[in-house]
Amino acid sequence: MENFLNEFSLEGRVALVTGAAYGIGFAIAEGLASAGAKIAFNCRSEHHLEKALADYKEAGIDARGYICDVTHEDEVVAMVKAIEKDLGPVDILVNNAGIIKRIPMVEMSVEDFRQVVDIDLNSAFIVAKAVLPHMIEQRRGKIINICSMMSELGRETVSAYAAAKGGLKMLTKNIASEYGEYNIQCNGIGPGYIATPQTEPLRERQPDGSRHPFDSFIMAKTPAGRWGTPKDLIGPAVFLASPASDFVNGHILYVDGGILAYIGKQP
Ligand code: NAP
Ligand code: GCO
Repeated sequence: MENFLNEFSLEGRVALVTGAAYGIGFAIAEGLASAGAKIAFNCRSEHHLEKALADYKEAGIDARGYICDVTHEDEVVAMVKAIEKDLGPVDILVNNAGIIKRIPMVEMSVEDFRQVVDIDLNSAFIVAKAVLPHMIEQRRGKIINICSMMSELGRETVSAYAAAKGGLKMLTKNIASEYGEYNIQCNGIGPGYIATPQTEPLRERQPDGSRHPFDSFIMAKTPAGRWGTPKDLIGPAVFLASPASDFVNGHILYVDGGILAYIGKQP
């Protein structure tokens, strides 16, 4: 049997990672590049784009960056066309772009709720719809949706986010169901609590230097006893983007240090 590790190679593949200017998306893009993929990424901010291009270059990655708001279908279609011209058709899509608003539901405006669902759920439909035709034509494709603990669990103040991430789990399963016959695999990655700008407010030291209460809470809920880092997601992403996972479809791979398995440390 030839070296099975070749099954994890992404040589010759084009990967689009949305919202990959920093955070989880940047780490996943770095990992896919290290496995051989050509990288395209997007974000909304010119400033973020310029900084990210410099960061990718420093990491030795010739990434192509695009300004594109993933909630705007016209911008997404134009971006996918530009990627096809610059790098080739998209073989691997990672729907990573996302936001969170932590507001008690009864205080949350409909506009805020709609914005979170638009970015965290509707955009995954929009971008997947833009890349699926080529994947169908070539009878091969990988779509990875970045879900969450909130695809399975609720908590105070994150009603919109949980609704969106729960919907993203089922969109993942539906794309897998509808397009599996074309050798397209659609899976999710469900990160636990990861140290990125998105969770900074939950980790800030208190004025007296003590841990943020939520930080202590997560320590007690995570068997690994630590916050995840974006690099913890690289292996799962390369696996789900590679031929090694060609018979894995509609699965949400939770990368959470054991949170979903654990009742929590006794106080
Ligand atoms: P982050 O640090 O806040 O980064 C979010 C990225 O998405 C940024 O690059 C942002 O760039 C981009 N973005 C936001 N809205 C966009 C839009 N409408 N169009 C295009 N790009 C957009 O977040 P993160 O912690 O890396 O999280 C990345 C993904 O993982 C999200 O889907 C998040 O829900 C999920 N997740 C995070 C955690 C965690 O603990 N951190 C755990 C589970 C799941 P611009 O602002 O420049 O557009
Ligand atoms: C929160 C956090 C979480 C994480 C992640 C957990 O406020 O609870 O932001 O939602 O971002 O989604 O998987």
